[in-house]
Amino acid sequence: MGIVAFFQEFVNKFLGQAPLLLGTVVFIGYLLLGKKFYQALSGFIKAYVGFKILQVGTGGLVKTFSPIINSLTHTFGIKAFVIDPYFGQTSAQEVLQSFNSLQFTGYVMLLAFMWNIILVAFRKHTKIRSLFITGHVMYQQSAVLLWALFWVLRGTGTVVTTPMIIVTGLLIGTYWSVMSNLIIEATQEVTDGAGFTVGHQQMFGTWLAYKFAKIIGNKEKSVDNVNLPGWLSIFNDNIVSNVVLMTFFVGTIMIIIGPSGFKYDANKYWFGTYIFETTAYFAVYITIILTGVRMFVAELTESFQGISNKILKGSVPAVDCAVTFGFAPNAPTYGFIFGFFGQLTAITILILLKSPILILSGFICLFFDNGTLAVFANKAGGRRAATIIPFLSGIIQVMGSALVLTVLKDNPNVIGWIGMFDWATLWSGTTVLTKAFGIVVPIALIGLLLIIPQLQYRRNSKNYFTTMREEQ
Ligand code: ASC
Repeated sequence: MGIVAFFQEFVNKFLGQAPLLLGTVVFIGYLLLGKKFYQALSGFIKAYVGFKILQVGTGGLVKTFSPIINSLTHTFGIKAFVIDPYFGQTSAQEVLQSFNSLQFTGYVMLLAFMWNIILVAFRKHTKIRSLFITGHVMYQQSAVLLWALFWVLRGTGTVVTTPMIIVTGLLIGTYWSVMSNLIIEATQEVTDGAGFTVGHQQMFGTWLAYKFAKIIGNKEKSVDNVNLPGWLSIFNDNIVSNVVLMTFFVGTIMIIIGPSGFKYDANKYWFGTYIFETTAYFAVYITIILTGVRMFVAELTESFQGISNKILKGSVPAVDCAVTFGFAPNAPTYGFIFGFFGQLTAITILILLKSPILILSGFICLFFDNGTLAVFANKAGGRRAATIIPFLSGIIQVMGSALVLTVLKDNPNVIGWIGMFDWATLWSGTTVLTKAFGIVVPIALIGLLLIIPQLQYRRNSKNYFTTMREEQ
């Protein structure tokens, strides 16, 4: 096997497989802590299985709720671009493939990951403490950024060029490092010091949400602390409140679509019981997610100390956003509902303005993106913040994605865009500016991003490298 093919294999079958990568990190961590081989192995297994359980939960949510959202848009005969990470990833893969350039995604990802490791290794100077290990998201982002920059920079070339690969890799790696590092302290607050940060698609958004929530909200009035009187007290239980809210909210959508919009066995269900079963699945999958999360967070928190004490002192892992949901079980529902209203508002505006780009909502943006913003907003500003911020985010997700699609849409393979908060803001803006001013934009952005951790360090140099571990 040639070196190139070997890299491809390594990226696709190891780095891009989140449970494997995570399990391996846990395994190495335990060995570094001086645990026995069999102890490290059981850590690997629990982290792997825990992550798989998490994926069963997230996959189940997507499978159950995506068709409802799709059906809604179908019923009203709208055709447009979908904002969803997998619609973005598919567009990227198809466009790159049509230029014989899909294999370069692996280089971008590997370069970005190595750059992240280098930045952490030289953390004394770079002030970067977080190692991004959310494999599937790393692949997705590498593909989509390469596609976007390639498309707007293409000029005369027909395949992706080496400078494009290098600039994209360094830029996305800088983004992973800087943004996951930026929200370490906030994530510590949210998780009561669980020892990780978030490495996902809304890290910049999370930072904004956390800051903004402090101004507009009251952290004492948490979504998980409702303590309602009388019969309303049933809402104190997150399973009950999730089911009641989703039955009301998603149930209404299902009734609007009508029974003919769904494939269900009429011998087994009335439409009403079908609606209830579907919406109850929301609580089922959330419970599954939380079970998986507990399992692997426990392993990761302990084992990563091996890495952060021995090889990368003071470093933290950056993991999937769903991991924070267990620390505020009602908040994601707020994010979903108010984010939906925000997106609906923005879509209505696009229709009224007769925009050439129409956007359709996807479940992942609605739930995981706004859910995460709601978790952080709630921590810093309670219910009010967890309501207002996802609403605003919903508007931004739609408008920012519509903006970037105006420069990407002229290729028949494009069916959507990632649409998560950072992709509707930072990456939408970068793509549009790169089209206007060329490759200097992404190059300058690398430098600008790297200033952020320096500023962070200046404000908190005393505890900067110790917040994660030594206090515990
Ligand atoms: C994403 C993506 C997913 C989900 C998942 C949420 O961006 O690609 O599969 O969000 O990571 O837990």
